[in-house]
Amino acid sequence: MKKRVLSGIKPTGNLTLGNYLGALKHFAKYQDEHEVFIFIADLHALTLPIEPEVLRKLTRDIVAFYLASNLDPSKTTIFLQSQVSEHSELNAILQNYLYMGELNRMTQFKDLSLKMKQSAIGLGLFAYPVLMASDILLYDAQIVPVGEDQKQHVELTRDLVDRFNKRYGNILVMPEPVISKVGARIMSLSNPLQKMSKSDPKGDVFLLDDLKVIEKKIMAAVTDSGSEIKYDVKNKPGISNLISIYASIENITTKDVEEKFKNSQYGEFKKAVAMCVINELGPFKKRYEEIINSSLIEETLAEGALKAKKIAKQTLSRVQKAVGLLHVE
Ligand code: AQP
Repeated sequence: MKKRVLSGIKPTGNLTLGNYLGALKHFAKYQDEHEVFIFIADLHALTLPIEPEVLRKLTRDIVAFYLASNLDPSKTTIFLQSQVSEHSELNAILQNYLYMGELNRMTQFKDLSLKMKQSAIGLGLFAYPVLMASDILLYDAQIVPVGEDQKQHVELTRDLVDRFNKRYGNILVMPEPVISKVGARIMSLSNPLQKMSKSDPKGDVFLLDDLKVIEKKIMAAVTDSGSEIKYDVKNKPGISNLISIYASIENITTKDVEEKFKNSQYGEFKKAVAMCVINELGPFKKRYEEIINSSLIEETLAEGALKAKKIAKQTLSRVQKAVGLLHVE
């Protein structure tokens, strides 16, 4: 049965191999069977300080990466969050159905706020999961493909749906986070205990890196003591991370990777990982280069905003009526 699928990426930094393997790579596979909405979470990007020209550049980059990853605008609705004002309008309603205690418990907020001065933490960063819930619920999305780090936010959206529907009837559609078996949490190459993250670029492989630089970074990845190619996140986080990268790109299991490299040394394995990343990203980057300076980006966004708005309007109106806002057509 045809389902609604929604996901997005926020333009907070150059996209990483983690963003690619945990999210981007999976989006296009839904578009032949389902109704897919993929957006650029530009309002979310404002939750941390960012220069206007940087935000504009990163936003166009993400659209180009979406198109380079074979998302077809005639099948998938690709749009900017800020161009569909219903996101902010639904956010204004839904913020009353999530509680401060719940938002305080979000791991991503806790991690980020630990690194910041208390007085510099904006309300938007704290309330981020409400806007994310609005993004998802506005499109009645049933499937939300994300990396592991976003699972908690989708779970919170599910709690909100439960709470809201108990009070007002069956108004909001329950979403399901879909997390790939491998590649859902790619770690930093310089510190495999820390997630590879675009806003904290230590040990990142960037999709815009030169292929030679990518090779160098992977060859220099921190590994563990011993010499066995074994998937053991606790005792061998460095090698396990490289196994995840290889398995995710080749669409095989971590066990398959162990078997394939059971007689290899670390150096040989790293070389194989570097080559498979390059073979995957080489053609992808080429497509990005062809798109980034074309008007296809603006055309895609204009068309996407119209399509997204049509659906968003209907859901917002349903919610407004349900909570008792007087509706004058
Ligand atoms: N290291 C990762 N491994 C696998 N998946 C990842 N994702 C992010 N990092 C990894 C997934 O990429 C999508 C983009 O999410 P986002 O832009 O909303 O931001 P995020 O989850 O907070 O990702 P970043 O790169 O860590 O961004 P910053 O540094 O800005 O917070 C999501 O599906 C995410 O799970």
